[in-house]
This record gives sequence, structure tokens and C-alpha cells, in this order.
Amino acid sequence: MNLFKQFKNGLSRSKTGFMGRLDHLFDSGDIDEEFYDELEETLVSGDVGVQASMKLVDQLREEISKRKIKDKEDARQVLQELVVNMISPGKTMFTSASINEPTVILLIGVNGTGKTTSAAKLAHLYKQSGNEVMLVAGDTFRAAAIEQLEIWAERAGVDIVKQKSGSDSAALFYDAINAARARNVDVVIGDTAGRLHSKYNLMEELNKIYRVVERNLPGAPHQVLLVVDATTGQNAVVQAKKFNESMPIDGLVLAKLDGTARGGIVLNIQEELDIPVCYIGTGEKIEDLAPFDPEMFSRALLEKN
Ligand SMILES: Nc1nc2c(ncn2[C@@H]2O[C@H](COP(=O)(O)OP(=O)(O)OP(=O)(O)O)[C@@H](O)[C@H]2O)c(=O)[nH]1
Ligand SMILES: [Mg+2]
Repeated sequence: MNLFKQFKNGLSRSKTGFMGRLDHLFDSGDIDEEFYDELEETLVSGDVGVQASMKLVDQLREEISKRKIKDKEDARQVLQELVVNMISPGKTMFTSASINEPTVILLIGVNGTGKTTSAAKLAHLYKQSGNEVMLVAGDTFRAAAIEQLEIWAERAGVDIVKQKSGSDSAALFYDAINAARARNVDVVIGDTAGRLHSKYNLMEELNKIYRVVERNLPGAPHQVLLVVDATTGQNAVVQAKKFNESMPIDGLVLAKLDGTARGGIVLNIQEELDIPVCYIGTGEKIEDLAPFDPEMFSRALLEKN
């Protein structure tokens, strides 16, 4: 199945409500105040968020009047364009400016969002494009987490740096950077333990990892990716806010977009926090990660079913 289809399926399964309402809205009737009101409501119901929904509807109103649009299908097209414009795609295949130092990428997020799987997928992606890659088993809380990443490292055919469970994650990252230097590794991809954004101590630990990495390698971590479960919707905004306080987030990995995904959240996070989506996860296999494409996203979300 191609990526667009996968994407569209993931979004629409969730959105029988949202997408059905959109279709209904754009299929008949006039472009009048009622239409704009209902559109705003529909967008909010699709997790787009109040702020982003209002902005989109205002912009749509303006464009429709400027371009003298009468046809609803044309209006739908304009809305698609506006959604694309609202989203700035995040950086993918990140490499640091220095060729002599490794690029460090960290994956963070709440429990079970898909961090470990995404770390493995990223390792695969970077390796495929010719980089020397090292995975770091930064989730030192559970032995099973370390084993899980070991299996992935083997599948991806990349190095892994680990410590026994219970050891200090920040110290492991410090050592991993040294090991990466010694082995001429291009990209270090760090898994971390899942943590609830409301748990102060756990968030402090994340901040410690950040500081220790930066101390060993100024400028690092070069990319901090928050892994968000696309099926959870609204809560992702709160997570992003909280995690961003412990470690500045550069972008999101929207995992499980093949499931019953709530795609509107992309716009919500973009508008509220100005954090771009870098990658989307579309399955459980190592190759099921793709750079986020705003145009494709907009089409999948808004195109007529
Ligand atoms: N369908 C689907 N499943 C995914 C995707 N990404 C991860 N998963 C599944 O989600 C579950 C959790 O994934 P993990 O990578 O272990 O999540 P985690 O964030 O590392 O979890 P913790 O370490 O416990 O916090 C696993 O069963 C994965 O196979 C995805 O893009 N699509
Ligand atoms: Mg994990």
C-alpha cells in the first residue's frame, strides 16, 4: 500500500465523524455564515484546536472573497492550500554542521508512544542513506527495554551502546558520545524511558540527560524528537508543552498514524507551540517511518472521500 493510502486510511478510520462532516459541509449548500460556523465547529471537533480552526476559517473567508469563489469544491481546494501553508515541515535526515563530531538525536515522550520503535526506524533510515549509526539504550529503567532495542539494532544492522538496567541514563549518553567519536559514528540515536509529563523527577532526569549530552558535545543534542501517539489526539498538545520545558523539542514523530489517527492534532500543535512534525510512523516494521509531507497530509485530511 502506498504511503498516501496508508495515511488516508489511518486518518479516515478515526474520522468517520470528522471527515463525514466535512464531506457533508462541502457537498451542498451555500458559502454563507452558517457554513463558516459549521466548518469551524467541525475543525475543532477534529482536534485542530480552537486557535488553528479560527485562523483557518478567517483565512478561508478572506480568500473566498478575494478570489470571488462561489463553488464549494473550489473552497475546499483553498482550505487545503491554507492547511499546507500553516504547516512548516520539520527537518529530516538531520546532520550537524560539524563533520568531525557525531549528530545526536534523542527520542522522548510519554509511555508507549513508540519511542523505541521510532529510534530503530530512524536508525534504519539513516543507515540506508549511508551513515554510520549508533543506537543508545537510554531507557535504563527496564531490562526488557534494553533487550527490545538490542533486537532492533540487530535488525537494522547498527551498533548499540547499553548499560545494565538501573544505571544512570545521562552517564550512559555521556559514554555513548565518547564511543561514537572513537568509532567514527555519524549519527547517535538515543532511546529514552517513557515518562509521564506530570512526574517532576522524571522530567528532571530528562533535563539532566540534556545537560550532560551538551556538556560532552556542545551543540548536542542536535535534534530532540517528541514521539506522540497519533491516536491520542488532544493530549499531545499538553505533552508537547511539558516536555518542551525539560528539553527544547525540535520536532515531532507522529507514530501510529496507520491506526485510528487523529490528524487534526498536527495543526493544533503547530499553531499552539510552533513545533513541526518531522516524521510519521505508519506501522510496526522498521521501514514504516517517513518524513512528514504537509501537502500529502492536507490532501489526506481534506480531500473528498
Ligand atoms: N501500528 C503502529 N504501531 C506502532 C507504531 N510505532 C510503534 N508502534 C507499536 O506501539 C507499541 C509501543 O511501541 P514502543 O516503541 O515500544 O513504545 P515506547 O514509547 O518505546 O514505549 P515505552 O518505552 O514503554 O515508553 C509497540 O507495540 C509498537 O509496535 C506505528 O507507527 N504504527
Ligand atoms: Mg521504549
